[in-house]
Amino acid sequence: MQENIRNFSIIAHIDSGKSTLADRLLELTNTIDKKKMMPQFLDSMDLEREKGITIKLKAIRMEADLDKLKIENLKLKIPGSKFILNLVDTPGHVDFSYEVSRSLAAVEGAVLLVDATQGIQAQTLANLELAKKQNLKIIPVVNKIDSPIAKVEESVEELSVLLNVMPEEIIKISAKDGTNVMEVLKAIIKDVPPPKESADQNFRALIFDSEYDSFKGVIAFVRVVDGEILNGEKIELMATNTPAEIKEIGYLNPTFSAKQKISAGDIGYIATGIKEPGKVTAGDTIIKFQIRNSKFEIQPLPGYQEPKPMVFASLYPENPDDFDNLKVALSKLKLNDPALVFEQEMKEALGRGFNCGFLGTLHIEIISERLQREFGLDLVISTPSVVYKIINQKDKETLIYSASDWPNQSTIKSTEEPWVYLEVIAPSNQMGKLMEILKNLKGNYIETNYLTPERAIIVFETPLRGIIANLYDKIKTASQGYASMNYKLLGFRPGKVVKMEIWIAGQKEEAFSRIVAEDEAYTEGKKMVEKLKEVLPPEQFTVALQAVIGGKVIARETIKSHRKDVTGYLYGGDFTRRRKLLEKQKKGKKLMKAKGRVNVPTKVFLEVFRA
Ligand SMILES: Nc1nc2c(ncn2[C@@H]2O[C@H](COP(=O)(O)OP(=O)(O)OP(=O)(O)O)[C@@H](O)[C@H]2O)c(=O)[nH]1
Ligand SMILES: [Mg+2]
Repeated sequence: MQENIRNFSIIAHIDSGKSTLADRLLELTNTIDKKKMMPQFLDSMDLEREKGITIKLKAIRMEADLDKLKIENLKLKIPGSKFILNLVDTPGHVDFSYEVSRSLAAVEGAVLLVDATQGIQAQTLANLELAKKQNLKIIPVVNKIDSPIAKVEESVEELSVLLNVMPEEIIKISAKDGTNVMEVLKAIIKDVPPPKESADQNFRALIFDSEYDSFKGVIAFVRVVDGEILNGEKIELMATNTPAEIKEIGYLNPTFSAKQKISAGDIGYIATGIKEPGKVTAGDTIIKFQIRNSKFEIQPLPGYQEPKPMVFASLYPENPDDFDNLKVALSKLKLNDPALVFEQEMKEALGRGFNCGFLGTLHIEIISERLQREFGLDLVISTPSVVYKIINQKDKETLIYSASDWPNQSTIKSTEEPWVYLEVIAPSNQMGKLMEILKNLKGNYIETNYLTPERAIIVFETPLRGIIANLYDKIKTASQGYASMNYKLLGFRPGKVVKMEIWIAGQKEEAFSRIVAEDEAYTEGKKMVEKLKEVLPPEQFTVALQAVIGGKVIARETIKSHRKDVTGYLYGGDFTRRRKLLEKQKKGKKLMKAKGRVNVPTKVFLEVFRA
């Protein structure tokens, strides 16, 4: 019965307690064995648990029996007391907002959490906007009321102004100790509309996520929109025209629980048996296998707007033999993280690798860590950069995704870079400090809006470049954690940028090349060589570190050699032997120099990249 299904997401700014609220709902509905329960249960990836953040959306099916829960007087017109609640937990960090938008396309309602120790934050607004676009029913909740530093009434006030509702409509909870969580459960059942009945009985399901399983092939997580499908039936993926035979269908609660059938309104999974990850894409529609030219014309469901990665970095396997493994790993990861894009590239010193597009710097960190943990790949990662646009002398425009694609400076007429619309939200009394930081971005101040007299939103238009250079950390530090930010792409605008190369021991280290603003080139170059001097282990010869623009050295540092005494074990005066050995050492050094490369460990790449 579709009328007894409630599909909802929990959305909020990072760390507001979404996964903790999910824990309490899982407990109330007895979905998880008490012995298996642990905090933030749905953060099942090791990386999520270590970092204490949700990275992936996670769908889980719960069953709630109003009689057993002793919930009365909901004044529902529906027969029976049993409800299916499909919860989708979402991440809160700005880099993972594509996970949020995909989750929201699968549900009818959203629990919007505000952390009472923080008040409204940037992703509260951004995610609310996404939910409104989907016409979702919003259930407003203020969390962490147990905390001694909670400002409950202020948060309720802010949220009621934002949503234009009465303060009484906002549920005040502690997800940690469970206070009032039952009220949230009631509101979900009472206020979130059931999935719409559709007149169309042809099976259609929206893929909102997927993962790879070596036995069952690609497992697609779906929201069934129309009709029903049985285990073993033949299906087709519309976008890629891929036929498949279902290996298994069912629900997640919390492990794969196989069923004979899934139908309209359900959130579940379909194991497709498909072994090529590229054939299954988020946003695609699964239908029953069609005989070509059949008279039933089935329309695909509206998919997702593809995210536009604007931050790029090159990934190379430390061991060149791992190239094919890296290729397979990236396509499997993409199933699970559709925001990732990648294209093969080749760099002389590094061999074959991939130029990859990301949604931000945390996204890069997470992807590289997942490649390491889940696929055992050690990687070299270049400094991330934004996408630049070059207009050449013949007025031809080219997008540049990697510093190594930068053309000869003399062919360039002008350059452009991506700009963003940046919103920083903070308590009003911190505006001054934040303004100082934001001014350094060399963007344009637009306006300051007040949510309430105590909380303001500063708006800037600014180059994206400044944002990926740790702006998040800077504003967090300046505001003792109280400021938060969100940004949206505006497009390309003129900006003078040049390519800066790093030469190590007379060799260009292409992976360190980066595009920099002309007026920051000197400082950037100096910073790079100083940092390299700090982190590169000394060699047996003196190593020159140079930052070079258009053939001109703009900054320089030297790492002194640490001479290993190869003659140490020779005592006394065997002068010829001693000299011979030293000669040999010299030759060796020359050879190393001639062969060129100072071995730059991955750690160094990462270190410099974080600089
Ligand atoms: N005092 C207090 N702390 C809470 C409460 N709810 C969550 N927390 C804490 O807040 C932190 C973040 O909780 P999570 O549930 O991981 O938050 P989240 O919104 O899922 O975070 P992301 O998924 O990374 O965006 C954890 O340390 C929780 O223990 C609450 O009601 N009271
Ligand atoms: Mg979470």
